[in-house]
Amino acid sequence: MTSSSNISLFDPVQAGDLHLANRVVMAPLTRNRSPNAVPPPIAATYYAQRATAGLLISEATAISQQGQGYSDVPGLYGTEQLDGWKRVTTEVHAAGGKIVVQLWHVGRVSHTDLQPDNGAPVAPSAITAKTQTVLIKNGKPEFVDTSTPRALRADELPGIVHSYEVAARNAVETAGFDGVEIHGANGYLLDQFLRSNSNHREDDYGGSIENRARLLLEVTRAVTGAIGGGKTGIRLSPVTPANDAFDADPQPLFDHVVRQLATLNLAYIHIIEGATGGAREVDGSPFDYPALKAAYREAGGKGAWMVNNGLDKVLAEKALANGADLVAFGRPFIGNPDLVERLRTDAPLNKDDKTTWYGGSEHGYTDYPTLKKA
Ligand code: 8OZ
Repeated sequence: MTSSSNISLFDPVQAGDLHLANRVVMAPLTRNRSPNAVPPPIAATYYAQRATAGLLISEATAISQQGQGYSDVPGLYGTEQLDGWKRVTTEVHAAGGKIVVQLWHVGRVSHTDLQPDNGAPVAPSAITAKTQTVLIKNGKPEFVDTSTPRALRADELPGIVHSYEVAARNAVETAGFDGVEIHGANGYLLDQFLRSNSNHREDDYGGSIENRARLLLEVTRAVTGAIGGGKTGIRLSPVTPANDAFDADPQPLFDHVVRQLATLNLAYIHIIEGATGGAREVDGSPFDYPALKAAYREAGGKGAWMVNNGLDKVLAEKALANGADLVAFGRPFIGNPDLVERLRTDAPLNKDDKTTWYGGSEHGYTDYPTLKKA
């Protein structure tokens, strides 16, 4: 993907197999409105309202019950869940949009209440994440500490890789998604394997950078084998402290990861710059994003380069001028279903209401106003 400084947010772009009408992407946004892990009919309305984005990335969606870490987040491992998603993709496509599903395994960021047989969540090592998860109790979100995980045995890892592969195939063949995004960010399972603070393993999946990256790369190879690299993206967050993620030396780690990903013909690489949903610079964790992108391109990576975190129109245009191919907006899409049109016309943005981010009804979900047509 080549870029030049005169590319606009509103120009089309090819990302692998995905032909996108513009470069404005809706970032994945957890909304906790899927009781029993089934996306409700109103989710179809919510996503279809936002279908003018060049690409919609679904909220994080669990690939298995073991991969669940929050109340009322959707899954992709049961018939009703797939049917619920099929409603979403049908309405998005009818509205002219494209949508991929974000494949999620939370690893240790979970609670025994959500796990099969109320067992311990799983992780690379039995180290509790210093973070909280959301349980919905009597309709109200409640933040609770995550449970102490157990370390996965090496012989369990092929099963986890297989769950990603099955979820990816079902996503495309049954639920009608245009592709998938592997959630490799924000301190969840694959990121827990990558990082030195959560991965203390002494087998082939711990220790060296090559070993810590092994599971993420096995998962990505399995997914691309199932649905094709051109329908596969991946999200990474090199220095986010989200969910107690920390690595002592992130630059060589993530440079290695993207060099390896370069061989898989992915549709896109999605990078969260800085702290997820927070500062674009993280104190004590400098990171050279241009070097990361250069490592990917030098290794032959041709996927679209997507950047995210705290962007407005000015920063997004600057990102394109600096060689990004796609820009992802999160919170602005909560309050502005017609964000693309608002950016195009420099219209003011609705403010999103934080109290309705997680859980609840259509209020704060499908009832944000669009611009009045003249
Ligand atoms: C906010 C609340 C719960 C989950 C992420 C999937 O950070 C999430 C998430 C965000 O990637």
